[in-house]
Amino acid sequence: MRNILKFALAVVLVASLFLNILLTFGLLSNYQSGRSVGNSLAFAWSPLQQKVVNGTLWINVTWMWQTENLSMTVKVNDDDYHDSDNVGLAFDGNRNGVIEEDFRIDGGAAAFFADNKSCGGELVKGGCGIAFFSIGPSPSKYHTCTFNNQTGYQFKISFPKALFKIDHPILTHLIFIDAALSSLFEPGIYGAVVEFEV
Ligand SMILES: [Ca+2]
Ligand SMILES: [Ca+2]
Repeated sequence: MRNILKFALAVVLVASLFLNILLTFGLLSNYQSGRSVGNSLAFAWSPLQQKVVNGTLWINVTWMWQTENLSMTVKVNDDDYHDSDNVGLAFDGNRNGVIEEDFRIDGGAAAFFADNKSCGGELVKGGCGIAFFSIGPSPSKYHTCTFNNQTGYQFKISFPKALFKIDHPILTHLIFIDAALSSLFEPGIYGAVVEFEV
């Protein structure tokens, strides 16, 4: 029984690594950076740049620094729900102006899933995505996600600044992954990556 469990765990781990790495490497071409005036930013990708939606893909981010927490709302006009659709976040923890390839240097990363689970993660080489080296997400203490057929996702995220040892202003790396089955075969266009200062 124990061996079967170990085998199942290994399969899940390898499958999720494969999926995440594929998705992440493929996302390099959909990178954008932005500079905000207030505490919100909007990013857009044309139908030629992505296959998350048939029309223009939008990601809207608003944020608020609180005494203990950084709170962030991320809206994505994805048109189909999947438990594994997710927003990933990482920060320039050592404040050298770049998100490092090695997550340990900048203090780690995290993914927030559509089914209200989350997990810690790690940046892959290239620095434009996040591969999640985790056995599996667990119920999230830090976000809630809602999905609407007309407007898409709203991820309401709030976590202690101490979790990433961050304070404002700080360079932020945000990735959205649309976990459609077909994204396994065409990973490059099922998501988007943005970097901006919050
Ligand atoms: Ca989706
Ligand atoms: Ca850095």
